[in-house]
Amino acid sequence: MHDATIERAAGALREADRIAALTGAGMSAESGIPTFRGAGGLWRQFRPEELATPEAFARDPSVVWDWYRWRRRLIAQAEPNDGHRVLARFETRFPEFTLVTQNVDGLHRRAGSAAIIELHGNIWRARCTVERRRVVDQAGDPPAPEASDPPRCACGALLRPDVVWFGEMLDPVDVARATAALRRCAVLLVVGTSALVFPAAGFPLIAAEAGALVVEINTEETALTARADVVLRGPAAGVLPALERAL
Ligand code: BV8
Repeated sequence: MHDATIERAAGALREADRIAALTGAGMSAESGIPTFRGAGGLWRQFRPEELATPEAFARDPSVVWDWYRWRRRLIAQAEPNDGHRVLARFETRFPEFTLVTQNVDGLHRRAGSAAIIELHGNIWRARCTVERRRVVDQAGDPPAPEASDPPRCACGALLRPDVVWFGEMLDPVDVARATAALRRCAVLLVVGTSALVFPAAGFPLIAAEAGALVVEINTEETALTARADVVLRGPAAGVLPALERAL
């Protein structure tokens, strides 16, 4: 990664009043949480259709809960990384900073970010499949040893992970808030996403069409790279601190 590209991104951030960031699973990779599509990724061992869909849950809620319980235990042992902490500091450093994440792991919040739009929900929340009431587990507390059967609401109905599965709509309020921030921002940082899952994958183009400078931070080329104005090739926990130092 060349200093010139870091300087170009840092220069744009210095001039900007409104900044947004869109993060994906690569943001948490250096915290030890496998990404979805990378080598050793979550989807490698499993097929999304088998686990992250309402049909999979209807077919066998125990299998789906086992996967989410396994991920919760992994996340409970993980710590936010330096990249998460930089984005948390950016929230107070800039007049307007909006963090939009596809991640459900809650690590941005544990790093100190407060204004977060969690597009795909949060793995630490469950919701009643009948009442739709949300049940928040003690985020960050190692989950209690789990019974093998899927958890149930006080009303007796199954609880489900409070995340957005494939084929499910995102919360329209979240989409509207994210879209508004993308249309207003002068710089959009796109960190650690393969840009393959919609509608989030389309968000950088909304910002670009509204005139934002799109900065991609990723270890690899992605579906977005050709459309990004600045590409900072490297790991989030290395590039984001370098970008902060250059400000
Ligand atoms: C929707 C929550 C309207 C659950 C997730 C057919 C039928 C139905 C829908 C569709 C269809 N065809 C297309 C669709 C739309 C579908 C979609 O986009 N499918 C894709 C696969 C083509 N989208 C949906 O279904 C969405 N809803 O469209 O509703 C609708 C309704 C009905 C019918 C039609 C339309 C809902 C999508 C949300 C799904 N839920 N997660 C859970 O987590 O268990 S998605 C899941 O993927 C995660 O949230 C994840 O964050 C997200 C995106 O993946 P990434 O974050 O980008 O992660 P990935 O591993 O892919 O990439 C990691 C990147 O990091 C890589 O680029 C890597 O290079 C980089 N990296 C690695 N290490 C580092 C790094 N970068 C920096 N530093 C590092 N150290």
